[in-house]
Amino acid sequence: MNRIFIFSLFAIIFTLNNHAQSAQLDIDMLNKRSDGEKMVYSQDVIYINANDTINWLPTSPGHNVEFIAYPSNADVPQKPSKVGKEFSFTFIEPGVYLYQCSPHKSMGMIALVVVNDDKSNLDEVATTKVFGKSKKKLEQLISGL
Ligand SMILES: [Cu+2]
Repeated sequence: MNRIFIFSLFAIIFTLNNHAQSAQLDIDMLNKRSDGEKMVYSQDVIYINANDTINWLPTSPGHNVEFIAYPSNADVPQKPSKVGKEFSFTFIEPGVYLYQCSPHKSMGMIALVVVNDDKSNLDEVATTKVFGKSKKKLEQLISGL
């Protein structure tokens, strides 16, 4: 075995190992975002891999996470998370997930999670009932995918 072969082997093992590891991602729940948007999550759309975990942080008080559309076989919490508390969820099933902040659902406080770039349930997401300002925002988020 020459050195290049051994180096390549290590590079491959490192890459495979990296792929096997799931990520922990943070999303802030905010009264105001740096772009001026109010009552908003720090990321409107996030692309992740299956088995990644998102931690929603109560950076501003008064917000939560309530899943309102998701892949049919996804095991999401059926109740909204506690307002003002950190909340975590590990995404197993590929697809698009739509969630809202219960107290600000009519103020456009919604966001999407796309797992494994799978948009097969996008029609269901697009026809999910949202309220007030969230209607236009949902259209914008979907058209930007
Ligand atoms: Cu909120």
